Amino acid sequence: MTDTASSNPALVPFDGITIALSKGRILEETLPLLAKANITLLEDPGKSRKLVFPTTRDDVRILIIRATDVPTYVEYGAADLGVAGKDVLMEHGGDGLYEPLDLKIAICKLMVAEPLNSGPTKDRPKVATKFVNVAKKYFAEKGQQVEVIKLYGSMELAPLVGLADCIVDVVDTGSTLKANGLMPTELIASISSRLVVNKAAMKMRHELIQGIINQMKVAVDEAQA
Ligand code: PRT
Ligand code: MG
Repeated sequence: MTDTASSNPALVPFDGITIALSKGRILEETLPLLAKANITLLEDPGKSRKLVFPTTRDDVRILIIRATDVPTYVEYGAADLGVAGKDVLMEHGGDGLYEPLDLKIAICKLMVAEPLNSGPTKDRPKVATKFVNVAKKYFAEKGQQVEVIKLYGSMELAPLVGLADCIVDVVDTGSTLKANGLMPTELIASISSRLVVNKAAMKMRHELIQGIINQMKVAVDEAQA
């Protein structure tokens, strides 16, 4: 019988802190903040297909997962800490997580956008978005009837091909909207990424986790100064 646990480090029981991050801008912008807590990756996830990464601290490992999965891993305790955009957290909903620190990274805006040449608003416009819960809540609170259409990406395409009248998406420079003949029309929320913490872990491993939070806070404050 092969000893799976010893050949696969991910299966070795780990009693340290597990942090869930996503590839791309969140990983890039979070690593400098984690460095303040002496947490540095031993391997470049960009050059690896692994999903579990050891760090310079024996008691900390990092998972690399889809951005939208981060709140789920942390809520269920598969990760103790995570970093997720406020957009993703708003869509995930619920109060299953602590959100102790605004990392002030991956800044963007969650917006409604529509074609530049769109006519008068329809009675019940179609809204294409991956943020279905956020969109429903936003338009309901405005008292506007809409039909929300769930997409998984490239929302900007939907109005161009008649799938939707408008979209709800995150916007940074706005150049993606512009390139597709769209313009932002309403601000739903200003977005940054947040540190999230599993509620049970925050109680059981308070000292260790609070230490990491405090050191990351110092890094956030320095980056803002
Ligand atoms: O890409 P994937 O489907 O795996 O997941 P994801 O899109 O959720 O992850 P990622 O890494 O793209 O984004 C992670 C987080 O970064 C998001 O949850 C946001 O909180 C934040 N963020 C900041 C952004 C942007 N800026 C941003 N510009 N997320 C996405 N974008 C998109 C935008 O929608 C547009 O399509 O990037 C494109 C370029 O934007 P413009 O406005 O600069 O043209
Ligand atoms: Mg993306």
